[in-house]
Amino acid sequence: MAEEINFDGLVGPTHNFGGLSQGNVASIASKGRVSNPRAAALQGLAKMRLMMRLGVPQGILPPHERPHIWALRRLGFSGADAAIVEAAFKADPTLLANLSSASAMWAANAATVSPSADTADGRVHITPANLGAKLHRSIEAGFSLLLLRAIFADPAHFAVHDFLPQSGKFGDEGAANHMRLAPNHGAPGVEIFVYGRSAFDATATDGGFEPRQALEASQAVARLHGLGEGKALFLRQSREAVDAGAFHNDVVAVANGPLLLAHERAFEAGEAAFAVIASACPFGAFQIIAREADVPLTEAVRSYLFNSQLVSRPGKPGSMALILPEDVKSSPAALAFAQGLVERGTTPIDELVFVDLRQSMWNGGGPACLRLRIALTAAERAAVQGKVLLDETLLARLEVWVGRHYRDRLTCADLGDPALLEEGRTALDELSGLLGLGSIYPFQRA
Ligand code: SUG
Repeated sequence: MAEEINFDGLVGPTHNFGGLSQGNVASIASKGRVSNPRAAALQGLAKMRLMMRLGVPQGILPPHERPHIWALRRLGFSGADAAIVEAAFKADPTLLANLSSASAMWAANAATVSPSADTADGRVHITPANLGAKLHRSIEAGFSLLLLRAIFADPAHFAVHDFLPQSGKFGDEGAANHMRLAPNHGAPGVEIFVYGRSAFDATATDGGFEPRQALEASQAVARLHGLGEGKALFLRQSREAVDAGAFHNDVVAVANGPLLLAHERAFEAGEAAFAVIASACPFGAFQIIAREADVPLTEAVRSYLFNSQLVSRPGKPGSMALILPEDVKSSPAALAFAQGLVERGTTPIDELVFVDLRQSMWNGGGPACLRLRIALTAAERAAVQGKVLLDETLLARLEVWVGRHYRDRLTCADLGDPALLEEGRTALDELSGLLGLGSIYPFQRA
């Protein structure tokens, strides 16, 4: 028996619209918009409350410290921390924006997780993503490793591997390019690794977007996790999906238990990919494929229909809820498809729940991006360190904490304000106490 816990990334105080992610249509379109970090964090917490009220266990991962002072020092800025921020802003605002992004909120990119039912040694295996494809994301890997090792510290239950090398095209984007099909969370399943390119393929992208995930990185994670014969499947994202803005596979597909929900153009092999999935799952996978005629790929990407959380409903075996971004409502085709899932009564999905994640969505982060799924047995759950499993009391405390520390307006020019660094540190210092994580941040150890 195992239960899946969604660990959501809490939005950090520097949430802004830097337009840093080429290939992510929303991020580029939002460049220069004034952000509201307070609203962003509260929207994330509201989603967590909603999940808890559905009876789904909820965990939380704290923000990383930003701007990343250690990285700025490594890049040649020196002196007091406040002076470093000012000098970096003066020298290169774009560089500072990269080192100030609150992108760790998208916890689906924090790591790839294989539950103990799948692994050779019967432990939960976790590999933090190297996020090597984008500078602002690559600087997440170090703190993600430290954090995951602190929370999943018990070696009897957990193996947290080092992240993969970050150089070249060896990109690993974590769970955003990973799905799992299984009869249920506690049973052995098949893990699907979705990659966009080979790390060693020199072919130019002909003006299209550069895929982020390398096949060889996916293969390395599967090896590290001890996924034996028949337990790992490698599928290539379609060129068309990447170019339409599906920078991660979780923009065009989502899986839960034995159910896969995907766009027909998600994979390069097209229809054949779905046949491969079917034959890889001896327990019988249930595949619902959205046809281009019903939901055009561009609509799927624009509405983030597939970036929904598909979750099993505790206490209701076989039944699932789909948590979708509000944006789906503005796409008649996506909405009709979603409603059809429930109305037909022929799928395990019996409820659609819409969430407002406007602030995160403007940066291309929907419900599924904000969470890292970790299936745990009762013994594994008992071994989790810190107060990172939410209850209503902690959630209410976090809302008060956000209200006290977060700004409601931030522009890219504000990133050069050294007061922002101090405000963030005061907030994170208090947060590490609330979450029982001790002095986890580098500034607390200095
Ligand atoms: O990596 N956006 C993130 C969004 C990640 C979504 N995650 C999943 N699909 N699982 C990205 O592109 C935007 C930051 C900016 O532009 O300032 C950003 O990094």
